[in-house]
Amino acid sequence: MASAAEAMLGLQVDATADDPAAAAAEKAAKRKTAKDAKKAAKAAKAAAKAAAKAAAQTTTKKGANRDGMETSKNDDFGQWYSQLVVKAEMIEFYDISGCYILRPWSYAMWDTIHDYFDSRIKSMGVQNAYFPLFVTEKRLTTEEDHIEGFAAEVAWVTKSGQTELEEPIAVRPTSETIMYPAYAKWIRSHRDLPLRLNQWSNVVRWEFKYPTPFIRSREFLWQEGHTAFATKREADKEVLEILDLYRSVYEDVLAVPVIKGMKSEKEKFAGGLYTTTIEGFIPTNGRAIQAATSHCLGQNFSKMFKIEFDGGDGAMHYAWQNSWGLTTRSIGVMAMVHGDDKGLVLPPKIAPIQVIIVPILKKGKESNIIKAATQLAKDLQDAGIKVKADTRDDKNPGWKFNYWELKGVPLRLELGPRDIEAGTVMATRRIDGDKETYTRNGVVDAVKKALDDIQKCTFEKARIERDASIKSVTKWEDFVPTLDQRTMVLAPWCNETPCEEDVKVRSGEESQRRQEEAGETDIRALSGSAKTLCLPFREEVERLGFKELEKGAKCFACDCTANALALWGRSY
Ligand code: 87F
Repeated sequence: MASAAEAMLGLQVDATADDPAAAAAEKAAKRKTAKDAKKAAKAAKAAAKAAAKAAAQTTTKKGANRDGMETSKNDDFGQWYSQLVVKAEMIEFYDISGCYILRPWSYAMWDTIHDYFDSRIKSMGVQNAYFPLFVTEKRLTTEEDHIEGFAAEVAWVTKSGQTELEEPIAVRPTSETIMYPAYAKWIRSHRDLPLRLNQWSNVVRWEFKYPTPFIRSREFLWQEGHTAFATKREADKEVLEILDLYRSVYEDVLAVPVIKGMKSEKEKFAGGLYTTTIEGFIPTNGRAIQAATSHCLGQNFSKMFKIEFDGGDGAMHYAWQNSWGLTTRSIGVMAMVHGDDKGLVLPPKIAPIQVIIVPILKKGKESNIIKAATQLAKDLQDAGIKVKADTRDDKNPGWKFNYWELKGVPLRLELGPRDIEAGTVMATRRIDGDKETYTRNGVVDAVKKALDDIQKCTFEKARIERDASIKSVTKWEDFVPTLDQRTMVLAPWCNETPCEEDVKVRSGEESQRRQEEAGETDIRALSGSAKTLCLPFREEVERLGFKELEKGAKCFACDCTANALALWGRSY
């Protein structure tokens, strides 16, 4: 089956091939004189030659078209995503499972996320620092609760050259145990508080679940914030400020809607007091995904690591701590949510190139057109727009259109001899293919306005689709059938861990039974057990248009009294 990009390119080639021939034939039919007939014959010959040349091009391009997407997002989402990240030049595969090369196209996105988040936490008073990659076993296991569930994922260095190390050292999976002994040294008095540090780094978690670029990799990039306060009140406040900043990274930069809430006891970070989260959703496969977490650690770690301060009241107190993290997973979520059958679709705020200029070259006028395209790029760049003029002379405009569509560039400007004459520029939006003609004089303002609008449209489109994927359920019988419609489920819940464990088992079994009954061939498509994604904050429930928990409501799963509304889903 031809991919959309292939069909697209085929169409463009066919159009140039068919048009001159058809036009020539039509003209020939209208010409009556012998002279005209001679002209017509010549024109027809030229047209035939052009058609042959175009056909030859089609063949070479068909081959080259393997550059384009070959799988539709709805047909095979996993295959589509693997193709997408490679063909859009975000990822190169590597010969260690779960490890990927981030190419400039995706690293530029991480840079943007870094800059956005970094400048904002700095203005909140957070400072950056860097702690070592390695940690001794003794340190790593200081806080046992914390490491318990994760021990199997820790990677160890056991040798240098051929010599066994006296003591194996772990590669950091997270840095609590690396940072907090230093915090214990630095924090003595209430005057040393708050201590608010952040580090940008890589971490390694040797997971055995199926790896997916950006979404689940064994090494990933993140920021981890680790802060200490004198009071719980200050810690609580920061947890929510950071959570809202995470929301802003996703919604305002990546145009991905998220839901804020509290993790259940089972799903929270075991070493902490409570975990807040933002949850994203991939409508195509109906899977939710944890987008970022902001934890209040309470005094658990400060007690373990003896982070104590003189309160000035004659007594020593344990510090109140938080930790919070955002990873390169965010890039994968964005790609999954917005991408389409032609490739990546980038919201302008994350796009490494926001505007691509494609000059439409005409024989004899090349240098003029290139000059005009370069000047246009300069004007836009001077206005702070990330722009590039694709002046490559070995690729035709059709090829360039497909290439930049695959890479997700939000806005394309075409500039040909007729535009230059007319003082216009033709614009095409990646998100919906909408076209508009700008005047050359007003192009800077028009592009700015278009980029703003595209950013909004991209978010709105994703939000509408996400909102349509949340269903409310009040009884068990409706739970799995509703999830099977690729939804998240909001349900009154007892908020008890045994009940959540029970839902996990029962939903897994029921999913499998339903699949077998339906003769579902692609087991992965709708398989899997459900868990709580979060207990959405009250404002979120309201914002999503659902009623708050009713008095006397029963738990959808165990019929005990419900004391929370929980958002459930199959998840990554
Ligand atoms: C894997 C191996 C060892 C997650 C792990 O969320 C330890 C861990 O502690 C581990 N996987 N975690 C939880 C990380 C908690 C916390 N750390 C700081 C964050 C944000 C940043």
